[in-house]
Amino acid sequence: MNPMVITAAMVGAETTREQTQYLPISAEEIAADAAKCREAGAAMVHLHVRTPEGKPSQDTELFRAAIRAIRAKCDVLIQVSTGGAVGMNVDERCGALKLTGADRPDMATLSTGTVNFGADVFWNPRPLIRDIATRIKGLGLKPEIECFDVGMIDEARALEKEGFITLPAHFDFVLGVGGALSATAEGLDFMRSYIPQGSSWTCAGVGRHQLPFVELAAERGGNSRVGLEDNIYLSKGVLAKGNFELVAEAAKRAKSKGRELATPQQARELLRLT
Ligand code: KMH
Ligand code: ZN
Repeated sequence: MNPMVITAAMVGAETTREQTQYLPISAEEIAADAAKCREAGAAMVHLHVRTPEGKPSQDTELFRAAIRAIRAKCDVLIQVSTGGAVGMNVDERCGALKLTGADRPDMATLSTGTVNFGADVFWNPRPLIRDIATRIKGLGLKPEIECFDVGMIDEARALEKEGFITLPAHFDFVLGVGGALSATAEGLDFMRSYIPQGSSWTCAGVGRHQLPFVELAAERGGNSRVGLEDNIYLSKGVLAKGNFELVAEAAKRAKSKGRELATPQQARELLRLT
């Protein structure tokens, strides 16, 4: 099996400081935690940013500051969010896609369908998906295709036919969002059987499913996403004292299943970023 790419979803748009004091918010806090995540075995971070008050943001300059701070400390790959928070418009969501040159991210997410998101709706109508895909391609990046439900894999095929993305690609199955596909082994097995041949995949189990899904992904040769965006607990009732603790636990579980961990350079090749 290939080495496992562990992605740390550091901040997200939904987790709050009221829920956990360990959520990194400033560029310096994000970079310090990212460097510890890298040491613990992460090859990539999935990045959202916040205003100094902690409000979810997709501001270009906040992304620039976070990316510079991370790269000053370590070589972890940086995947920026184009999902942002529910309710943001497409220009807001694509704030990080204005970063070029040394500040350009390594990868960007592309969600390929509208989905219920707890009590909210994560709104991704088909023209908006194509708009974001065009911007990602324009920056010369590869998307990570974020699938919260099965039909989003079909939409990736449609995007390829229309020339917006290339396949095979890298997919992320986010399982366990309220109102979307739940986190079950059967769901994961269908998703991975259904992606276009030659594609790679990561699985992100939400909430209490996060760490058990690292083991399911490890056994199946896939990759894992962990972090405070999706889950704040290291074990029942015990807060993770930073993303790095979740990465360390994921690394331990992956190794217990016989998986090596990918370096950022290996991840570049495995996710076809080169
Ligand atoms: N915050 C969610 C509504 C992404 O990063 O691309 C969407 C999200 C997906 O987090
Ligand atoms: Zn995200």
